[in-house]
Amino acid sequence: MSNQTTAHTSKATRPTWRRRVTACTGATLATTAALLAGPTAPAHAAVDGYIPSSYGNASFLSYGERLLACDTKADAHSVTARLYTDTMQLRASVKDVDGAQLGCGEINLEIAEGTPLWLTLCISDGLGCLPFQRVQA
Ligand SMILES: [Ca+2]
Ligand SMILES: [Ca+2]
Repeated sequence: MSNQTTAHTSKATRPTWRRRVTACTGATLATTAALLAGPTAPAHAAVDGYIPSSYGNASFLSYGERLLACDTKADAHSVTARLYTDTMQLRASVKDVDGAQLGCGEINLEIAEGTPLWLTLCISDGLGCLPFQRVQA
């Protein structure tokens, strides 16, 4: 009887022990991944931008550095999305050339990751531009 009891106890504990080993390995891998991602994370802290308005909107997508201008109102005004540098130099500009018809104006830029920029949306015919929004490539 005592031998059987020992055998049962042994069988019962083995799976628990294996599970613990698996859990430890998983934790080690997660820690390693966090350490690898850690030092590079700040450089990739990209910030997308979106400026809506009743005339259309401007978007900056940090993934691939895409700048978009979408005209959403069939009127006499066109919309242009613009990107400026920190020194207020125009970095890129794109207009939705077909107005409110389906499709937006889009350009694919090549900007170094981590570069801070300012996004704005400008409405044609003297309506001016909306307040700048902070984005980061
Ligand atoms: Ca329009
Ligand atoms: Ca359009």
